[in-house]
Amino acid sequence: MKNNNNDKMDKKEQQLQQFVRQNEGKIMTSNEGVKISNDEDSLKAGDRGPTLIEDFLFREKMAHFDRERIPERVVHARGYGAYGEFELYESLEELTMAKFLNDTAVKTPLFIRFSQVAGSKGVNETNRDVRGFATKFYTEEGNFDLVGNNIPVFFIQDSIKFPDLIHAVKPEPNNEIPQGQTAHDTFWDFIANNQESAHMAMWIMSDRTIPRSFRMMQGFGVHTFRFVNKHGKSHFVKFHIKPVLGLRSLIWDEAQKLGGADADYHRRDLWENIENGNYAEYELGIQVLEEADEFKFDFDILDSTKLWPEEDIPVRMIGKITLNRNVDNVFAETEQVALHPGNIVRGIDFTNDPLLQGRLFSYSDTQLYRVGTNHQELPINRPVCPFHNNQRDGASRYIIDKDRIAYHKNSLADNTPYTVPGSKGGFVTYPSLVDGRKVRETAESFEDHFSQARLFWNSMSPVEKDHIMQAFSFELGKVQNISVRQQVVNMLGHISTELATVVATALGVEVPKVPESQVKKSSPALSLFNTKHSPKTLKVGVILESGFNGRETNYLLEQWKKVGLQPVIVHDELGVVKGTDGIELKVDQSFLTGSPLLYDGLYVGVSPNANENFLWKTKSFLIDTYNHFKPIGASEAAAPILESIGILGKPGVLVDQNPQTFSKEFIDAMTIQRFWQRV
Ligand code: HDE
Repeated sequence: MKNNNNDKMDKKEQQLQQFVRQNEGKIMTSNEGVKISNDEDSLKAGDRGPTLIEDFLFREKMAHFDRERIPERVVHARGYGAYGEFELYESLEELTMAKFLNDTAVKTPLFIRFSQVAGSKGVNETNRDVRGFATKFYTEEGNFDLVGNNIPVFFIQDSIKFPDLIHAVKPEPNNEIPQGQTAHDTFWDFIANNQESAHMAMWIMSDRTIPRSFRMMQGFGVHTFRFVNKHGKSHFVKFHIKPVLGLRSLIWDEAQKLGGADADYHRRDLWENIENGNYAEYELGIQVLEEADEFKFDFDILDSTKLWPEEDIPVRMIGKITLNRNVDNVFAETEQVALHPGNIVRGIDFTNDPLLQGRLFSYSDTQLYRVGTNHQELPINRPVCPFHNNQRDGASRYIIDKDRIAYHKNSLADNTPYTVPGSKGGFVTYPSLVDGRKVRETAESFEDHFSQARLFWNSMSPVEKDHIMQAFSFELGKVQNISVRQQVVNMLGHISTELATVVATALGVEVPKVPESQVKKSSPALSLFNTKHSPKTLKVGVILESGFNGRETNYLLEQWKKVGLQPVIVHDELGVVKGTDGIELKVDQSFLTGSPLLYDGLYVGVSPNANENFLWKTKSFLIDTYNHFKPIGASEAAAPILESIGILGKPGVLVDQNPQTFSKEFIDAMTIQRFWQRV
């Protein structure tokens, strides 16, 4: 929601307002300010003659249009963002001197861009893919970017392999197929031949990569960072972001079909909810480790293919993130935002994680190419604190530096802009000890690729395991090369014989005879089933025929809205649908414009006497909802329809015999969301 009151705007919003332009109601001019009298006809020699090159208005308009696009991001091309704020619960002074983590009175403005890794800018939003979760905190001491994903580990250990990974996952270069998917030969060939990916492969084949909403997904900083306090003491830290609504995912059949029903499913969900005041909320958490404990684990804390089990190192919640404002212009803000894990502030520092180290080069480099030399000056990117230095010029320089002196050290400007020591707020790198010979090698402590993959497998519920097995069978089933299929299945054999056997059988390849990991431990925090769920903002499709029970339906709708459910009225035509008791409801979607895929549950207020087409459509909506394990509610009159398709009395299928109890039971069913017992 937009603020019009300047006093209520946070610092970032106030800053952005200086650049916002409103064109409605204004005279049209060229970029040079010349008023335009005709924007429909180019200047021609005679009304049927050729266009004249003299037409400076045509030339300006067309040349600008010709350059409207900038290169899409080489990865994470499709994304969507929103503004918000971070509020700290309690001072973390004992851990870090970062001011935004010390002072609970400070609300820090922020911008988050969610994204998909593999697809290009126009890819379907429900494809199976890792989601980026990248936050720019506009702190009083400069920008801090937490450029994370919705999965806590990564494919590779050393960033030098990143171009290879991305070449393998992107569409195959000879035919540019498939778009934004991992279900193809080159991707799985990479995985099989770079077995450090085993752990990540398990995560991406889980339901984590088909989230229900950006508002219902976790974020992770992935790497180990450092916090440094004012006494110079350092701790290792991992960042977590947890959604207040709990974690929810789509199921595969739904995700695939949703690509057709609404290719903008995730951005629409975020944009609409923020517009409606249902702000997206998360908690920021940290796992903290004493420096002295660096070597206490059976994995290397610098290895980004490993997580820190939350049961061993608990996540401490340190503050709340709320996304409460949509952008004004997606290009100016979301497309031009330049996120970079190297953007850190005093009190936060890097570790030697070889994946992080390479990212520190790649992001600023890619922004210089993609957005330009002066990208940090753009409204979305500039910090909210003052910034001064001797960097000058470059393409599209915006700021006018009026000083004569642009060098350090100087005497003519009294040696300003001046530097400040660490004790006065200057950034000082944590003096960690580095020693060793220059080598191109991987540390031995990075060599165990299967223990945590097994830990993940052990932590899954039976339904999640089943989904993982199906996902591997689907993806590898799309792989044409039999040897690649076999190689991946062999790799899975090291993780779990059960998993490898099921997948091998589905693919018609050999069950590998390799020793499986002996890890018995599990981490309940990794299962999607172990988070608290809320019914808030879930959508209920409500199919109503003319003459529906007005009073009863109104009562149900009110009860549901009270807990935050969002009813969507569905009828065979748009307009209004009339019920008994003089009640009329606005139709939100027709059978044609709506889809059972778009609702988290379905209620039918339809009697078997409805016309044939209406009944047929109702049944097809019911069948899809049922097959996707989602809650179904029905008026008493509709019970025979449920019976006719064989779903009456099945788990999560409820009939309204008493509106008071039914409305509550339906809310509980919506909170549960999926009734896996149906199969
Ligand atoms: Fe990225 N990544 N990445 N990545 N990444 C980019 O930067 C890169 C990695 C992530 O919404 C690029 O601005 C390398 C891990 C997000 O604008 C590029 C390596 C994690 C985004 C790049 C990684 C991420 C990017 C492309 C291996 C999770 C989108 C465009 C070391 C912690 C940010 C751009 C946005 C984007 C490089 C691995 C997350 C090319 C070299 C690990 C969320 O710079």
